[in-house]
Amino acid sequence: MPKETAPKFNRRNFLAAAAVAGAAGAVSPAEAATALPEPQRLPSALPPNAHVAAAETGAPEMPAQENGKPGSDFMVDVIKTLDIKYVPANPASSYRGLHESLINYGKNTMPEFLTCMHEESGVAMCHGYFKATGKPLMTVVHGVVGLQHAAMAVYNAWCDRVPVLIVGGNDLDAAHRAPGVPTFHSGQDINAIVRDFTKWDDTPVSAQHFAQSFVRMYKIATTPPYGPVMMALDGGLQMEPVRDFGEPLYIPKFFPSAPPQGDLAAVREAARLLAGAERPVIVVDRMARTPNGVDLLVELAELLQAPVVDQGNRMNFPNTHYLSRPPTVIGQADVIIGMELSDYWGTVNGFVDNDNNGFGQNVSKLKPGTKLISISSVDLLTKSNYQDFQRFQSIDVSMPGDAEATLPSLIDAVKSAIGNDRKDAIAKRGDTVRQAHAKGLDGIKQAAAIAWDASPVSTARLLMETYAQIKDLDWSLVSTSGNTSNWANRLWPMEKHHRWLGASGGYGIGYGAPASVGAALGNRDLGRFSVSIQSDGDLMFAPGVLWTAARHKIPLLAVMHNNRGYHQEVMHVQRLSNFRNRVANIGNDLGPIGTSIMNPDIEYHKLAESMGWWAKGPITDPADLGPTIKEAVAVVKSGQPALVNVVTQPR
Ligand SMILES: Cc1ncc(C[n+]2csc(CCOP(=O)(O)OP(=O)(O)O)c2C)c(N)n1
Ligand SMILES: [Mg+2]
Repeated sequence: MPKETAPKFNRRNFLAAAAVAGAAGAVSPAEAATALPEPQRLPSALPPNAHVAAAETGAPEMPAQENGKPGSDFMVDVIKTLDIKYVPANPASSYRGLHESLINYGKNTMPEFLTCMHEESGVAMCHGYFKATGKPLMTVVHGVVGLQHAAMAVYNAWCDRVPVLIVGGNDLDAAHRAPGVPTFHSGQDINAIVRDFTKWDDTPVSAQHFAQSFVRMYKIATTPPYGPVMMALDGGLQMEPVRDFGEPLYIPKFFPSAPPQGDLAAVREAARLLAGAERPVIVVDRMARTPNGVDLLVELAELLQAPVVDQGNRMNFPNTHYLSRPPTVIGQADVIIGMELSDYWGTVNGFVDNDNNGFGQNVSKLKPGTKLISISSVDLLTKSNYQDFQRFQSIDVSMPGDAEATLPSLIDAVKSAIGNDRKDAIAKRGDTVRQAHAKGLDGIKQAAAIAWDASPVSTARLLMETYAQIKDLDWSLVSTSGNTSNWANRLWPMEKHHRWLGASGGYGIGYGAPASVGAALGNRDLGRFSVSIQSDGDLMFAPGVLWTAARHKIPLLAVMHNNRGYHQEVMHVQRLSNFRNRVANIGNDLGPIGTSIMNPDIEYHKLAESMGWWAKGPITDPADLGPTIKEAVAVVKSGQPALVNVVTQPR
């Protein structure tokens, strides 16, 4: 880093000087004016020179021009060392210094600013992008109000264990920030808004502090368990010339941390239990952080010939593999290993909603004596307020550590622990699972054929007509919002890590549309074809992200699951009405009052079209589906987003 020349003027020197003057005796502005030395009198008839004319008519000169490099330029130097490709964000004055530096000094490349219409969309785009590419993005939000908008998307990223770098502009200096609106938008500690669901936050007070904290937040966010991180960035620090406090400024180099691994003694104990089990079952949720995780899991499963239940928050295990099985196998297990489960208790217990008291009933799914093993990095990241840690489950062998990073040592330990006397029994177990897998697939296909020709369109048909049009492409299912009975994961062959990116994490609705756009952006750059199943309720939280996709040429095929309602809630209210012996009041709609999105029906195809998308609909006849999706696929292949509005069965 070249040493910066000391600025002639900066905000803090100015403020310090003002404070000294103030301490010497309170002087009113009028007195201060009279106290100034008399300006030299010039003859009034002289024509104004260029300098005087500019001073009288032009825009005021910005101090940065003559006082050295603005702080935010140095911040861009720091950001550029970290290989961050995009900044999806909504603009705001509290970060205008950084904004101006990103697009002018930084030439709007690495990172490139993408215009977002909601802060929640900015965060969710970062969320989806990371899951498609394994690379974090940063977003910038406006003080208190922008961060309040962003908060739910931050919570989703937290629950989904995804790194997002969030910078919040904030005018901290109460004495010198602009009064009125900017002060309404400032906070003493804006990070408090998201502190309960971020891994780390900071408020740098110098340029060097920014450099340390930015590299630190990148490192913390990208060390498993991943998570969002927050930085409040003072408006003044962005604007004032960079100062080095007598020491050369430097940018700390980023080196990734090795992920934490399960304790070796515990790994051996787990291997001993698995190798000796009659019916071991492997359950995974966010196990495969990378494609290598999938390969490792296949190796472990085949070694043990154990069924694998993929809970699906990532693509962990090929659903076409004969060891892929549904959750019903959990009840038969004598040893269960859960890897990166978001809810171990819910995995081994059943919960029935709405019992006689209106509360739930719990039923254990386990056979007596079943041993439980866990590897989870999230055990290293527990906070108190938000309940994403779920119910407490007693575990026999618990390893706080990253599952993917622990798998190589677990595989070695299992190899050593399997005695020759077990090998025949293990192979035989595999044959039984293979038969059950084949039978299960037949059952799924039969269920999918039910109401194949129905109008509105059945969700199984919606998914299979979509698949038929994309199956020969290098497709990536970036999100399925709403509930389509899990047909995609049951019927589409998920054989690569990017085929399925998982759900929102915190189940905060409004993730599907923006996360799909973010993931499609990542997939675009990797040459993959992105498809989403887009529900109506989810889209209407922040539909402006459709414009962002069109504006920035992000190709995405969005096939709508438009069931004209918040169907999840339809069922809750309907079931409770039944339970209370009442007829649900549906008003003039199809579902209980407050749960339908109809009368008027939203013309989603027109909404998308108005924001620059190719769009068609509403499709009610299933026979029209295939030809329309085919057209849409061609549009997406040409580089544009396309939406097909399909009126569907509830789920
Ligand atoms: C931010 C937020 N608000 C409300 C809910 C409650 N909620 C859960 S599912 C759901 C319905 C979503 O509708 P849609 O996306 O159309 O999916 P559908 O249930 O109709 O398949 C709602 C409102 C939520 N999970 N998150
Ligand atoms: Mg819906």
